[in-house]
Amino acid sequence: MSDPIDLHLYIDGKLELGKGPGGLDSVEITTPFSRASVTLFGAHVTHFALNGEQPLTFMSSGKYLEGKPIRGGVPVIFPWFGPRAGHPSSPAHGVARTQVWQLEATKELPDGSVQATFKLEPSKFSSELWPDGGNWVLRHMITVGKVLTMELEVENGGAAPIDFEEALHTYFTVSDAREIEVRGLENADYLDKTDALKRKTQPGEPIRFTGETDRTYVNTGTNCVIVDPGLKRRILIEKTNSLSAIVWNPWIEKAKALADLGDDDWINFACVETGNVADNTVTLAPGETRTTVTVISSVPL
Ligand code: TA6
Repeated sequence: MSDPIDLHLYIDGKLELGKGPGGLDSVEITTPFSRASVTLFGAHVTHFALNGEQPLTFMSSGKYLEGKPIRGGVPVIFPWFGPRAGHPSSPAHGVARTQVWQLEATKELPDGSVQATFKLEPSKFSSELWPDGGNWVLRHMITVGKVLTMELEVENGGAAPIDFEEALHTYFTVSDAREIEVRGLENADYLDKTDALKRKTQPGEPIRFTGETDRTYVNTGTNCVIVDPGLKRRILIEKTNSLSAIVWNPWIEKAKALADLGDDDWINFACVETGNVADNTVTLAPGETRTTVTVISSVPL
């Protein structure tokens, strides 16, 4: 069996092959400021932590279920979000997060950050998705340093436009979901999944979790902040080329219903996701390339 990653892509002491959840092949990245892990399965960031701090990403305490999407970290959602309209048998949140991606390139940047680029090309599912054979390429460029930068690039190499939804579905570690607030989405419109996707407007106040919360905010390019008094930090979620933000906490009952999530895990995470979904579905013309970026960092409260 060939090596999961080309040997020339290793960076001594900074980027090496390791094992992620369930023994999945992962790229382990160590910088002077932080550490990260990314599985080839889904090009999925499963860990990002600044040295001496609680991880910024959250991973389920539940058992990883072979072949299923990894619960936690940053699932890459593409080319649809949630259920696929008109295709009830298609998996939720698209197919990119359950494909094995190729590590295409690595490099150490002058500031000590380390960048890894993962690539996913059409396979069995693309002809089903796009009649022209889905001649597209997806890249996930991950730069690990004092901050975590994730760039999701879609290249349409086909002869027809492609429509897609996308999201970096980040699970953030928090001290207690009942004690935090999410700022940046005040007055934005959202679709409330806990209320038959009714369209509502966020009041001019931060989001606080008081029950199951599952909201797709649309037509908003603002950055978000998670204010966490318990961990005495603010998590900054900056974005470029993203008009949607999804905010989710399953709360008590939904958490119990998810087989790969610990019953009490809901207390210690909040999802604030960067993407383009629903009203903000992307149409990419032939030959075009488009990149959505999110930068995650933390500052003391
Ligand atoms: O992003 C929020 C959401 O769509 C929730 O409705 C919940 O389904 C969550 O994603 C997790 O989805 P998954 O398919 O990973 O279980």
